[in-house]
Amino acid sequence: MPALRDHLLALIDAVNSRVDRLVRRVHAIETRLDDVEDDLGDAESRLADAEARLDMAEGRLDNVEAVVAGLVQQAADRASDDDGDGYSELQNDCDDADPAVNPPATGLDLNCDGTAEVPIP
Ligand SMILES: [Ca+2]
Ligand SMILES: [Ca+2]
Ligand SMILES: [Ca+2]
Repeated sequence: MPALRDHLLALIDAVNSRVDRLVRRVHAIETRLDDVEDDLGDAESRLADAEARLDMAEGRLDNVEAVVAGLVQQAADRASDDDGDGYSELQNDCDDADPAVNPPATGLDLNCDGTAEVPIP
């Protein structure tokens, strides 16, 4: 039955060529998958870098916030009249713990060296 044999051989050839095409497609897909995995690796690495930089920036921001909070506290301290004499350090109260020391009582001591540059009028 040569006709049947020829038919089967042709069928086998067709199946083989389909298998070859499928193998080539699988190979192409594997290559693309490798590329995608490489891209994903790059993206993960860039994300890790960005996260590290963000952490550093947050740390620096925390430091700046602490410095600003300290300066605000210092300004508030200098602006408050602690001894109740009516003058804060910003208003040339050279001893804000002693109500007897203030510009009208002791003269205006601009550099707080104990000598009034502007004496009591
Ligand atoms: Ca005062
Ligand atoms: Ca005072
Ligand atoms: Ca002085």
